[in-house]
Amino acid sequence: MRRSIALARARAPARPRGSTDAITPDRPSIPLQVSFNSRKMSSSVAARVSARAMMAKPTNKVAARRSAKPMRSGVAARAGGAGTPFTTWILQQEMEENIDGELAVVLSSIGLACKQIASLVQRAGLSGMTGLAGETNVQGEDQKKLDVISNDVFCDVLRQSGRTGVIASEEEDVPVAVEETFGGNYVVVFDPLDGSSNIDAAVSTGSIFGIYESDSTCIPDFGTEDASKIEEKCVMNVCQPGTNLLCAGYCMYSSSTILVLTIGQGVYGFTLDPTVGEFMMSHDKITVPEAGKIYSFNEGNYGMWSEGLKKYMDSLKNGGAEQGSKPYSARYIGSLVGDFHRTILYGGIYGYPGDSKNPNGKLRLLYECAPMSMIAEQAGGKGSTGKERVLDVVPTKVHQRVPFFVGSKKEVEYLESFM
Ligand code: AFP
Repeated sequence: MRRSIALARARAPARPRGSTDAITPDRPSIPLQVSFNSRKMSSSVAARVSARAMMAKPTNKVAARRSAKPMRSGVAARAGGAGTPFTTWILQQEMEENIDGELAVVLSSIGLACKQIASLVQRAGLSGMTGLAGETNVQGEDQKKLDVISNDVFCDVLRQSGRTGVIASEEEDVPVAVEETFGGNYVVVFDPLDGSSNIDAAVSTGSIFGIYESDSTCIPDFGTEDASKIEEKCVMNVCQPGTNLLCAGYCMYSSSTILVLTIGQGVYGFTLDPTVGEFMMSHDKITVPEAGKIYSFNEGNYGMWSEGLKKYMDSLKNGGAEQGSKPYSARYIGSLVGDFHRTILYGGIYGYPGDSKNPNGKLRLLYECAPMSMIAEQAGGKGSTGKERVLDVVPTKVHQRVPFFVGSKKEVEYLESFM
């Protein structure tokens, strides 16, 4: 049955829209403006979010669903390995009841968004899509034209999927309730184009996403609740710990376009075959090497790091845990998706630490660190703030930042020993 949700698509004020109408023609009108902003979170909302954070048990429906996954009798199909088209893989996951039909639709919509963004990124230099959009996002960062357009692409495919209840994006000030949903009501968090400062030099970029089940206590009742209550519920629905993630993934736009994702049962990679326009499985069960002598940090910030972190970095240049052995190699693109992808394939560590200027670092918990940590853990690696498991951190703000270290288990543990 069709259900209408009359909550606004809250957006940053006066943002130029770019010309995406060719891709997504029928953008709806805004029925209700939501003024809630995570930066301006009222003390009562903040208190309730943090009270919920303290009560949050990442063990509820998600854990139950994972541990007691029913197998439909007689279903023998399993993911077909290398060469399997992404759409076929999704259907196989649905047949095996690893995901439900609603989530299958959301995943396939995300696949479509990634293909559209890949195409836009590839042609950016020819189609005038490089450069700044002229606005800043809620975090004060300059938005690139492609940031804005990629955000529209993601928002539109998710809205059109009819299976998404709430979305939260790096490029949106506040979480956005989807006006129309037919079922599923999934919560999707995403950074539509991470590393976009690399775009003008045609260096790798990527999209990152995570999908949560809607918390049943946070579903707004539009018939009886006022706008502020709905806003509050919307934020609470998004502020879930990474342990509740049902699915996490990224798509890298580079020499090839690669979609990597997990539904909590290993990590799979699909490379876009441009000749047929479909993602094909190219990485059947990715595992991160247990250790690896590559570090990926913006070492320009060394002077602002803690003494422990400086000692750690110095030790890598003398062989790390095996002092006196070959020094580590430095590799840093400055694009999380590219740096992370290399790290899980080759082993090593990626880090964006806090420093004296920005104690929580730069990266965002909800749509960067948590999804990447789920992928790392599912591949046998580790994601840490230096002091705790990233997936255990319960967000109190939508755009919250955390120090982030991810990669080979032994490498992340070695770093933790200095923090
Ligand atoms: P942009 O999207 O502004 O390029 O930021 C990219 C990013 O969030 C992440 O992808 C990089 O790992 C990190 O920032 C790089 O930050 P520094 O430029 O400070 O090293």
